[in-house]
Amino acid sequence: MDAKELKEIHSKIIEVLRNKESFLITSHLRPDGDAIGSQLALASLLEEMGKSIIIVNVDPVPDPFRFLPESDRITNDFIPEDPPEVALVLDTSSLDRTGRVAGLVRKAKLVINIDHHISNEKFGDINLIEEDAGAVGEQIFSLIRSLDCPIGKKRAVSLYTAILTDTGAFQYDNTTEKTHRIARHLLREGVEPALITEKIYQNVSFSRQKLLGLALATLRRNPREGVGWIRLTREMYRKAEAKDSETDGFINYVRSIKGIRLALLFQETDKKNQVRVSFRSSREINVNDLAQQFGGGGHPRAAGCTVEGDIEEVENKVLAAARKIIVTS
Ligand SMILES: [Mn+2]
Repeated sequence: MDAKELKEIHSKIIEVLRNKESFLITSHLRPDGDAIGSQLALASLLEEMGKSIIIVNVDPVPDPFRFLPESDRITNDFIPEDPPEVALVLDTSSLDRTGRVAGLVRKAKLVINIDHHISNEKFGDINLIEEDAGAVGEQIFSLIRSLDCPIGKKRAVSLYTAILTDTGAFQYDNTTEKTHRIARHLLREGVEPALITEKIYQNVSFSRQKLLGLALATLRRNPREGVGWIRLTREMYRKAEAKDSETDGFINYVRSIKGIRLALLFQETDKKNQVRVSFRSSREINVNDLAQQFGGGGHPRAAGCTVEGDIEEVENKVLAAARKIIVTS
């Protein structure tokens, strides 16, 4: 998207934010730091503009993000009597990724889709899709700036969290000069990076670490192809007394191994015969393409999909497809 196009879309969104009164803000299943942080920053802005807002996600706010200002305002089952005028869908590549909130989104008069996934289906009436944004948090930051509204410390903390988590603490290749420029601005608004890092990364539950140990014990690789993978079964969750939402970051332990170009995580969902697959890759392998073969998607270096079948079967199928992609890249 060029600067002119971006400006046009910004003005369209700003017009809606100024002129409409009721807003639903939603995001994807199993929300991450970018989803939650972006939602809270946008909600706080709209509230200051005197709008009526509801923030609804299918799944709860993960523990590490509960420290964010007003995170308790995100509900999981709130159904308003009247559908909102405008639905803002953040960080979500396709509408079905909002789970049953999709029904509510469809009832809105206008849908605004703000996202940075390359696989975004542009389901909104207005689509602000910036594939080169490190996080939706960056997009919300720019939007607030174009509105000429102050960022303020509260919103800065939420946006910093969004950007920090989606760039893997400024480590992934979606980290740009702009990312750091925005971070600098947020620090000037009073964000204390060490404090946020501590809340998010040094606050891990015992059960999550137990689960990580069990998952890493399943580590396998194909050294010739540079592929590594781990699995998570329901049995492991039971053993560790861990929750589904506690696996964030597991795949990075595989991705960071010397010689691994493609990392995969296979995890059984709570549905029988269903496996969620996460992908992380190095520069030359496009995992968005790979995930799309199985009905998923995401970013070129980070993507996911959900596949029916038992874990053994799914592993074989997905690893075979991965091998094909590796041979050609
Ligand atoms: Mn994101």
